[in-house]
Amino acid sequence: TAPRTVLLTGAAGGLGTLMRELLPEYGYTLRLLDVRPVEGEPDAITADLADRDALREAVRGVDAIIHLAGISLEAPFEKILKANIEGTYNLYEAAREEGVQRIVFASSNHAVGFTPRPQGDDPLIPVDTPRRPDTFYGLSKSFGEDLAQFYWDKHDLETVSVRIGSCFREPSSVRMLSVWMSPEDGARLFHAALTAQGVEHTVVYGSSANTRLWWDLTTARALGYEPQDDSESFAEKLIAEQGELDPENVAHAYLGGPFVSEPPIWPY
Ligand code: NAI
Ligand code: 15L
Repeated sequence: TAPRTVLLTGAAGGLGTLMRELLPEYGYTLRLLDVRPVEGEPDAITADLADRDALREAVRGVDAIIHLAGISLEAPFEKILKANIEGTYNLYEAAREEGVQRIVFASSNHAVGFTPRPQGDDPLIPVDTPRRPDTFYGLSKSFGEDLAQFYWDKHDLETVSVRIGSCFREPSSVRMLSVWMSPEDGARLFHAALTAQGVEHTVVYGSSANTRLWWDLTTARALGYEPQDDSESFAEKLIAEQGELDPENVAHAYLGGPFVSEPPIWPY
Protein backbone atom coordinates (compact mmCIF):
# COMPACT_ATOMS: atom_id res chain seq x y z
CA THR A 1 0.00 0.00 0.00
CA ALA A 2 1.12 3.55 -0.73
CA PRO A 3 2.68 5.43 2.18
CA ARG A 4 0.34 7.89 3.85
CA THR A 5 2.13 9.17 6.91
CA VAL A 6 5.59 10.48 6.18
CA LEU A 7 8.14 11.91 8.59
CA LEU A 8 9.79 14.98 7.04
CA THR A 9 13.08 15.77 8.76
CA GLY A 10 14.56 19.22 8.21
CA ALA A 11 11.03 20.60 7.94
CA ALA A 12 12.06 24.13 8.95
CA GLY A 13 14.61 24.42 6.13
CA GLY A 14 14.24 25.80 2.62
CA LEU A 15 13.41 22.52 0.91
CA GLY A 16 11.39 21.32 3.90
CA THR A 17 9.25 24.45 3.72
CA LEU A 18 8.64 23.94 -0.01
CA MET A 19 7.74 20.29 0.53
CA ARG A 20 5.41 21.14 3.42
CA GLU A 21 3.48 23.22 0.92
CA LEU A 22 3.53 20.78 -1.98
CA LEU A 23 3.43 17.20 -0.66
CA PRO A 24 0.04 17.27 1.08
CA GLU A 25 -1.52 17.64 -2.41
CA TYR A 26 -0.37 14.08 -3.05
CA GLY A 27 -2.39 12.87 -0.10
CA TYR A 28 0.38 12.57 2.49
CA THR A 29 0.03 13.38 6.13
CA LEU A 30 3.35 14.85 7.20
CA ARG A 31 4.94 14.53 10.60
CA LEU A 32 7.52 17.29 10.92
CA LEU A 33 10.88 17.28 12.68
CA ASP A 34 13.66 19.84 12.92
CA VAL A 35 16.17 21.03 15.49
CA ARG A 36 14.57 24.46 15.09
CA PRO A 37 10.89 25.21 15.62
CA VAL A 38 8.87 25.02 12.41
CA GLU A 39 7.05 28.29 11.91
CA GLY A 40 3.28 27.96 12.09
CA GLU A 41 3.49 24.26 12.97
CA PRO A 42 3.03 23.84 16.72
CA ASP A 43 2.83 20.06 16.40
CA ALA A 44 6.25 19.76 14.78
CA ILE A 45 8.79 17.75 16.74
CA THR A 46 11.75 19.85 17.84
CA ALA A 47 14.63 17.42 18.13
CA ASP A 48 18.26 17.05 17.17
CA LEU A 49 19.37 14.10 15.04
CA ALA A 50 21.74 13.34 17.92
CA ASP A 51 18.78 12.48 20.17
CA ARG A 52 18.20 8.79 19.53
CA ASP A 53 15.22 8.46 21.87
CA ALA A 54 13.47 11.36 20.18
CA LEU A 55 14.15 9.87 16.76
CA ARG A 56 12.80 6.52 17.79
CA GLU A 57 9.57 8.15 18.92
CA ALA A 58 9.42 10.36 15.83
CA VAL A 59 9.64 7.46 13.36
CA ARG A 60 7.23 5.21 15.25
CA GLY A 61 4.22 4.38 13.09
CA VAL A 62 5.20 6.31 9.96
CA ASP A 63 5.08 4.62 6.55
CA ALA A 64 8.17 6.36 5.22
CA ILE A 65 10.70 9.10 5.92
CA ILE A 66 11.95 11.95 3.77
CA HIS A 67 15.30 12.81 5.32
CA LEU A 68 16.28 16.41 4.64
CA ALA A 69 17.71 17.40 8.03
CA GLY A 70 21.38 18.22 8.28
CA ILE A 71 23.97 20.78 7.34
CA SER A 72 23.30 21.74 3.74
CA LEU A 73 26.54 23.54 2.85
CA GLU A 74 30.23 23.12 3.54
CA ALA A 75 31.18 23.31 7.24
CA PRO A 76 33.98 22.14 9.55
CA PHE A 77 34.34 18.37 9.53
CA GLU A 78 33.34 17.98 13.20
CA LYS A 79 29.97 19.61 12.53
CA ILE A 80 29.34 17.57 9.39
CA LEU A 81 30.30 14.43 11.30
CA LYS A 82 27.76 15.12 14.03
CA ALA A 83 24.77 16.28 11.99
CA ASN A 84 25.11 14.49 8.66
CA ILE A 85 27.10 11.34 9.34
CA GLU A 86 26.14 10.38 12.91
CA GLY A 87 22.73 12.02 12.51
CA THR A 88 21.85 10.02 9.42
CA TYR A 89 23.09 6.85 11.08
CA ASN A 90 20.91 7.58 14.12
CA LEU A 91 17.88 8.05 11.89
CA TYR A 92 18.49 4.80 10.01
CA GLU A 93 18.89 2.91 13.27
CA ALA A 94 15.64 4.34 14.58
CA ALA A 95 13.91 3.40 11.31
CA ARG A 96 15.27 -0.12 11.46
CA GLU A 97 14.25 -0.56 15.08
CA GLU A 98 10.73 0.69 14.38
CA GLY A 99 10.33 -1.26 11.13
CA VAL A 100 10.01 1.70 8.76
CA GLN A 101 10.21 0.33 5.21
CA ARG A 102 11.53 3.22 3.17
CA ILE A 103 13.62 6.37 3.38
CA VAL A 104 14.02 9.03 0.73
CA PHE A 105 17.46 10.46 1.41
CA ALA A 106 18.39 13.98 0.33
CA SER A 107 21.78 13.24 -1.15
CA SER A 108 23.44 15.91 -3.24
CA ASN A 109 25.22 16.53 -6.49
CA HIS A 110 28.21 17.31 -4.24
CA ALA A 111 28.71 13.55 -3.67
CA VAL A 112 29.95 13.59 -7.28
CA GLY A 113 30.87 17.26 -7.35
CA PHE A 114 34.42 16.76 -8.63
CA THR A 115 33.14 15.09 -11.80
CA PRO A 116 33.95 17.33 -14.78
CA ARG A 117 30.76 18.73 -16.19
CA PRO A 118 29.84 17.60 -19.71
CA GLN A 119 30.81 20.04 -22.43
CA GLY A 120 29.74 20.06 -26.07
CA ASP A 121 28.67 16.58 -27.15
CA ASP A 122 29.92 14.82 -23.99
CA PRO A 123 27.46 12.22 -22.67
CA LEU A 124 25.32 12.98 -19.63
CA ILE A 125 26.78 11.84 -16.29
CA PRO A 126 25.25 8.50 -15.21
CA VAL A 127 24.36 7.69 -11.58
CA ASP A 128 27.06 5.01 -11.45
CA THR A 129 29.85 7.48 -12.17
CA PRO A 130 32.52 7.07 -9.43
CA ARG A 131 31.72 9.23 -6.44
CA ARG A 132 33.98 12.28 -6.20
CA PRO A 133 32.90 14.45 -3.27
CA ASP A 134 33.90 18.10 -3.51
CA THR A 135 33.62 19.01 0.21
CA PHE A 136 33.26 17.41 3.65
CA TYR A 137 29.57 18.06 3.00
CA GLY A 138 29.68 16.03 -0.23
CA LEU A 139 31.64 13.35 1.59
CA SER A 140 28.80 13.06 4.12
CA LYS A 141 26.31 12.54 1.28
CA SER A 142 28.57 9.87 -0.18
CA PHE A 143 28.54 8.20 3.25
CA GLY A 144 24.74 8.50 3.36
CA GLU A 145 24.45 6.67 0.05
CA ASP A 146 26.69 3.86 1.32
CA LEU A 147 24.72 3.72 4.55
CA ALA A 148 21.53 3.38 2.51
CA GLN A 149 22.98 0.53 0.45
CA PHE A 150 24.12 -1.20 3.63
CA TYR A 151 20.72 -0.92 5.31
CA TRP A 152 19.10 -2.39 2.20
CA ASP A 153 21.57 -5.26 1.92
CA LYS A 154 21.58 -6.08 5.62
CA HIS A 155 18.17 -5.00 6.90
CA ASP A 156 15.78 -4.77 3.91
CA LEU A 157 15.28 -1.07 4.56
CA GLU A 158 14.75 0.60 1.18
CA THR A 159 16.12 3.99 0.15
CA VAL A 160 15.92 6.27 -2.81
CA SER A 161 18.98 8.53 -2.65
CA VAL A 162 18.19 11.71 -4.52
CA ARG A 163 21.29 13.62 -5.64
CA ILE A 164 19.54 16.93 -5.65
CA GLY A 165 20.90 19.65 -7.91
CA SER A 166 19.58 23.05 -6.81
CA CYS A 167 16.01 23.08 -5.58
CA PHE A 168 14.93 26.67 -5.09
CA ARG A 169 12.00 28.71 -6.41
CA GLU A 170 14.21 29.98 -9.24
CA PRO A 171 17.74 29.25 -10.49
CA SER A 172 20.12 32.06 -9.50
CA SER A 173 23.25 31.21 -11.49
CA VAL A 174 24.19 30.02 -14.96
CA ARG A 175 25.33 26.70 -13.45
CA MET A 176 21.91 26.26 -11.91
CA LEU A 177 20.39 26.30 -15.40
CA SER A 178 21.90 22.80 -15.69
CA VAL A 179 21.14 21.44 -12.21
CA TRP A 180 17.95 23.23 -11.17
CA MET A 181 14.97 21.27 -9.85
CA SER A 182 11.76 23.25 -9.60
CA PRO A 183 9.97 22.72 -6.28
CA GLU A 184 7.02 21.21 -8.16
CA ASP A 185 9.31 18.70 -9.88
CA GLY A 186 10.90 18.06 -6.48
CA ALA A 187 7.52 17.08 -5.08
CA ARG A 188 6.88 14.89 -8.16
CA LEU A 189 10.21 13.16 -7.64
CA PHE A 190 9.72 12.61 -3.90
CA HIS A 191 6.24 11.24 -4.59
CA ALA A 192 7.67 8.84 -7.19
CA ALA A 193 10.41 7.82 -4.74
CA LEU A 194 7.81 7.11 -2.05
CA THR A 195 5.49 5.06 -4.27
CA ALA A 196 7.61 3.15 -6.81
CA GLN A 197 7.72 -0.58 -6.14
CA GLY A 198 10.88 -2.52 -5.30
CA VAL A 199 13.38 0.33 -5.22
CA GLU A 200 15.87 -1.52 -2.99
CA HIS A 201 18.57 1.19 -2.95
CA THR A 202 18.16 3.38 -6.00
CA VAL A 203 20.30 6.44 -6.72
CA VAL A 204 18.78 9.17 -8.86
CA TYR A 205 19.66 12.71 -9.84
CA GLY A 206 17.12 15.30 -8.79
CA SER A 207 16.46 18.00 -11.34
CA SER A 208 13.95 19.28 -13.82
CA ALA A 209 14.05 18.44 -17.54
CA ASN A 210 16.50 21.25 -18.18
CA THR A 211 17.66 22.00 -21.70
CA ARG A 212 21.21 22.33 -20.34
CA LEU A 213 21.01 19.23 -18.12
CA TRP A 214 24.36 17.67 -17.09
CA TRP A 215 23.22 14.29 -15.82
CA ASP A 216 21.12 11.33 -16.74
CA LEU A 217 17.58 11.15 -15.33
CA THR A 218 16.97 7.55 -16.48
CA THR A 219 16.87 6.05 -12.98
CA ALA A 220 14.60 8.87 -11.76
CA ARG A 221 12.22 8.33 -14.68
CA ALA A 222 12.26 4.58 -13.95
CA LEU A 223 10.58 5.41 -10.62
CA GLY A 224 7.74 7.03 -12.56
CA TYR A 225 9.09 10.59 -12.30
CA GLU A 226 8.06 12.80 -15.21
CA PRO A 227 9.63 16.23 -14.81
CA GLN A 228 7.49 19.04 -16.17
CA ASP A 229 9.78 22.05 -15.84
CA ASP A 230 12.84 23.43 -17.64
CA SER A 231 15.13 26.21 -16.38
CA GLU A 232 15.59 27.52 -19.92
CA SER A 233 13.04 30.27 -19.39
CA PHE A 234 15.54 31.84 -16.94
CA ALA A 235 18.55 31.48 -19.27
CA GLU A 236 18.48 34.75 -21.15
CA LYS A 237 18.31 36.87 -18.03
CA LEU A 238 20.97 34.92 -16.08
CA ILE A 239 23.41 34.80 -19.00
CA ALA A 240 22.93 38.51 -19.65
CA GLU A 241 23.78 39.19 -16.00
CA GLN A 242 26.58 36.66 -15.44
CA GLY A 243 27.89 35.60 -18.86
CA GLU A 244 28.26 32.01 -20.12
CA LEU A 245 30.19 29.46 -18.03
CA ASP A 246 33.94 29.92 -18.50
CA PRO A 247 35.82 26.61 -19.01
CA GLU A 248 38.96 28.25 -17.52
CA ASN A 249 37.18 29.03 -14.24
CA VAL A 250 37.52 26.14 -11.77
CA ALA A 251 34.16 27.01 -10.21
CA HIS A 252 32.53 26.44 -13.61
CA ALA A 253 34.31 23.24 -14.60
CA TYR A 254 32.76 20.56 -12.38
CA LEU A 255 29.28 19.39 -11.45
CA GLY A 256 29.73 20.84 -7.97
CA GLY A 257 30.35 24.35 -9.29
CA PRO A 258 31.69 26.72 -6.62
CA PHE A 259 31.90 23.96 -3.98
CA VAL A 260 35.07 22.61 -5.61
CA SER A 261 37.04 25.80 -4.94
CA GLU A 262 39.12 26.10 -1.78
CA PRO A 263 37.61 27.81 0.06
CA PRO A 264 34.22 27.47 -1.63
CA ILE A 265 33.20 30.73 -3.25
CA TRP A 266 30.08 32.27 -1.72
CA PRO A 267 27.68 33.40 -2.85
CA TYR A 268 27.36 31.97 -6.31
P1 NAI B 1 18.45 23.93 4.96
O1 NAI B 1 19.78 24.19 5.56
O2 NAI B 1 17.59 25.09 4.60
O3 NAI B 1 17.61 22.96 5.88
C1 NAI B 1 18.17 21.94 6.65
C2 NAI B 1 17.36 21.81 7.93
O4 NAI B 1 17.93 20.77 8.72
C3 NAI B 1 17.35 23.09 8.78
O5 NAI B 1 16.04 23.52 9.06
C4 NAI B 1 18.09 22.70 10.04
O6 NAI B 1 17.59 23.32 11.20
C5 NAI B 1 17.89 21.18 10.07
N1 NAI B 1 18.95 20.52 10.80
C6 NAI B 1 20.29 20.74 10.71
N2 NAI B 1 20.95 19.97 11.58
C7 NAI B 1 20.02 19.26 12.25
C8 NAI B 1 20.09 18.31 13.30
N3 NAI B 1 21.26 17.95 13.83
N4 NAI B 1 18.94 17.77 13.74
C9 NAI B 1 17.75 18.14 13.23
N5 NAI B 1 17.62 19.04 12.24
C10 NAI B 1 18.74 19.59 11.76
O7 NAI B 1 18.76 23.04 3.66
P2 NAI B 1 17.80 22.72 2.42
O8 NAI B 1 18.25 23.51 1.28
O9 NAI B 1 16.40 22.78 2.85
O10 NAI B 1 18.22 21.21 2.12
C11 NAI B 1 17.56 20.11 2.72
C12 NAI B 1 18.35 18.85 2.47
O11 NAI B 1 18.51 18.63 1.09
C13 NAI B 1 19.76 18.89 3.08
O12 NAI B 1 20.09 17.59 3.55
C14 NAI B 1 20.62 19.24 1.90
O13 NAI B 1 21.93 18.75 2.06
C15 NAI B 1 19.89 18.55 0.77
N6 NAI B 1 20.11 19.20 -0.50
C16 NAI B 1 19.47 20.38 -0.79
C17 NAI B 1 19.66 21.00 -2.00
C18 NAI B 1 18.90 22.21 -2.39
O14 NAI B 1 19.03 22.64 -3.52
N7 NAI B 1 18.09 22.81 -1.51
C19 NAI B 1 20.60 20.44 -2.99
C20 NAI B 1 21.20 19.19 -2.60
C21 NAI B 1 20.95 18.61 -1.40
C1 15L C 1 23.52 21.59 -2.19
O1 15L C 1 23.81 20.46 -1.86
C2 15L C 1 23.09 22.61 -1.20
O2 15L C 1 22.41 22.05 -0.11
C3 15L C 1 22.23 23.69 -1.83
O3 15L C 1 22.12 24.77 -0.92
C4 15L C 1 22.81 24.19 -3.14
O4 15L C 1 24.00 24.83 -2.89
C5 15L C 1 23.04 23.01 -4.08
O5 15L C 1 23.73 21.96 -3.48
C6 15L C 1 23.80 23.37 -5.37
O6 15L C 1 24.67 22.60 -5.77
O7 15L C 1 23.48 24.39 -5.99
